[in-house]
Amino acid sequence: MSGRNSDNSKNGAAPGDTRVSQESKLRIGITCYPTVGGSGVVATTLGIELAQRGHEVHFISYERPFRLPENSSRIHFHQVCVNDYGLFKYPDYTLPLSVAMASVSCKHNLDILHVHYAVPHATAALLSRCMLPQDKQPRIVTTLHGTDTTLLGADPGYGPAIHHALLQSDAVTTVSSWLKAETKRVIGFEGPMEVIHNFYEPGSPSRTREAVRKDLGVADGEVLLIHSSNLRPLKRIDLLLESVSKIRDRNSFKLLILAGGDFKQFSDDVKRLGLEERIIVRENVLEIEEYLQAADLALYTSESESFCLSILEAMFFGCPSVATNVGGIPEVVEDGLTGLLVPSGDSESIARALNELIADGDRRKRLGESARVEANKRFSSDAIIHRYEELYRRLIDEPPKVSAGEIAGEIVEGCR
Ligand code: GMT
Repeated sequence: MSGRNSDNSKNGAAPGDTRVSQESKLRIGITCYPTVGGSGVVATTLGIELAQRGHEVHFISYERPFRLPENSSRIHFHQVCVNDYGLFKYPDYTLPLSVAMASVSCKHNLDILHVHYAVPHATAALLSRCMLPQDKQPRIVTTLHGTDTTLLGADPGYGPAIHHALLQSDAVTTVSSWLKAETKRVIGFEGPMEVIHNFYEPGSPSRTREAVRKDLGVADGEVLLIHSSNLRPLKRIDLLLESVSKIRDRNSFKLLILAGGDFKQFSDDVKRLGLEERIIVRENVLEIEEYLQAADLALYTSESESFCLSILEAMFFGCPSVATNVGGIPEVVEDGLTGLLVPSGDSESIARALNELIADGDRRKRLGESARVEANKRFSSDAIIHRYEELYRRLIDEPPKVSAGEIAGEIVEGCR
C-alpha cells in the first residue's frame, strides 16, 4: 500500500516499481470540485497515484483540492480566477475554467484532460478544446459521479448540455454499473461508457485506535458506529437518527458522525430522540483514517448513491457496514459477506440489522475482515489505476473524436 501521504514509495528503482519510463510518461490535466465530497476525493487520489507512477499531473480548479499535498513531485496546481463583476447577477466559472484548461493544455502539452463531475467541467473542457490548435488538443475524459446524471441530468435546464458534453467527450466513464444504466435511462446517452469503480488508498493513522476511542469517550464494550458524509438530504440523516434511536440497548453504542456539513440542523432531532449522550460529531475532519480505524460498524441510509465512497473507506479498515440497498451500493457491499443491506427508508429493518451486529461481535469482525479483503482485492489503487492508464493510452492512439478548426490556434495567447 503506497499511502497517500507518501509521495516516494513508488519512486525508487526497487523491484515491483510501477513507475513508467520517461518516454511513456503522460501529461494529464484533472479538474474536480476541490471541497469535501467523494468525486473530488477520487479525482485527487487518482492524480496522486498517477504522479507516483511517474506521470505529470496538473490540477485545474478554483481552489486547491483539500486532500492534495503541497510540494509533491510531478503534481501541479493551477488556480482558476473567478471574478465577481457587478454587471453579472451570478458569477461565471465555466468560461474562466475553459480558458485555464486551454492555457494549461497548451503550455504543458497535455495528452489528457480528465474531468470529474460533468457540470460544468465537461462543457468547459469541450470549450477549451475548441480554443486550441489541433495538435495541442488533449483527449477529454469525463467521469460521471452521481448527481451529475441523477439530478442535473434530469433537469431540462442542464440535461441537453450534459448529453452534448458526453457525446463530444473522447471517453465517458461511470463509477458504477448502476450509474451507467441511469445515464442511459435519464439522459438518453447511448454512446460507450466504461465502468471504472472508485478506489481508495488509505493513509496511516497517526494515533492508535485506543487513543482515538478514549479521546471520543467510547467506553470499553461500546460499539462505535460511524457515518461520514456531507449530510445532504439524500443521505437521509433523519432516517439514520430514527434507526439508531431504535437500537435495543441504549448503552451498547456510540455514533460518530464525521460531518462535511453543518450538523446543527439535526440538533432538534437528536434531542427529540433522546440521543444526546450517544452522538459524537466531528466537523470537516481531514484525518479520517484515525476515526475509521477506531470504528466497529459503518451506517449509511442514503436514498440514492452511485457508489458511496465512505463505505469503501471504512472497509479498508476492516469495518463492515449496514447500508441501504440502493444505486451502486450493492456493487460495493455484498450482503451477508461484507455488510448487511437493508431496504431503503425502513428504520425498523435498519435497527434490526444494527441490533444483530451490535450483539454479535464475532459476526461483525468476520464481516469486517471480509470487507478488508474485498476492498484490497477489488478497490485498491493497484486494482483500479491501470484501468485509467489503459484508457488514456488507448485514446491517445486513436484519432480524436472531434477536432476544432485550424483558426483555433490564434485564440489562446502564446499557443502558436
Ligand atoms: O453526486 C454527488 O452528489 C456528489 C458526489 C461527490 O462529489 O461526493 O457524490 C457522488 O460521487 C461519489 C464519488 O464517486 C460517490 O461515492 C457518491 O455515491 C456519489 N453520490 C451520489 O450518487 C448521491
